[in-house]
Amino acid sequence: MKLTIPVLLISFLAVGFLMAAGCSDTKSPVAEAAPDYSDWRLTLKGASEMVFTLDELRNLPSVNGHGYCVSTTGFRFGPYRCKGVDLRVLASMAGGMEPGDTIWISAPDGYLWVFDLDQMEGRGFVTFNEGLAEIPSPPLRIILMYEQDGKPLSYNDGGPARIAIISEEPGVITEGSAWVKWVDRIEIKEKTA
Ligand SMILES: Nc1nc2c(c(=O)[nH]1)N[C@H]1C(S)=C(S)[C@@H](COP(=O)(O)O)O[C@H]1N2
Ligand SMILES: [Mo]
Repeated sequence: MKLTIPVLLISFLAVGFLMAAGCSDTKSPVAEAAPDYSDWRLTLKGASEMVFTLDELRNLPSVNGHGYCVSTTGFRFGPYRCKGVDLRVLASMAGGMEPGDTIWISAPDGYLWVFDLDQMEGRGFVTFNEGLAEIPSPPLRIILMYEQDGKPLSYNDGGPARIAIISEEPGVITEGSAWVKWVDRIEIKEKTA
């Protein structure tokens, strides 16, 4: 009898814990709601500086493509259908880029990635097939993605806006390090002499 009560108590607690853990997986209406990105702002700086809300970004001309990336540890993200604004459109709104200029993409966590003009034209990226063997690069495009598989980008996936490198054809994998999450600043830096 002495043992029965603790054993019952422990089993009861364990069952309760499992049920609670199970509950957190079921989707509540709150979890289904679109993320609230109303406070997010994108600063775009070149010859001129401008600030965008997510709605303003969504109202710019958009492009679609296939995006798929791999982390340094070999973990694959995707394949996704990606929608966003071509980075060249944003660069030209900020006054454009001259030969030798670079474009710096940064996020509030301090992450920074830099693209050169060749990459802005979709060249010079290392690409892989699904087996992670290097393949010749098809034409690519850098976009500021705000929609993934037809849905607003979740915060965990880098929302409201993340860099994606897209192709016309599916199955082209690019390096994840360029896929800057939570982008809030894009700045054109002039060539240093
Ligand atoms: N803002 C931000 N974006 C980022 C990173 C980061 O640390 N901060 N990591 C990059 C790297 S190195 C990879 S491989 C991909 C996927 O990273 P994850 O595994 O952290 O999701 O996101 C990229 N984008
Ligand atoms: Mo990475």
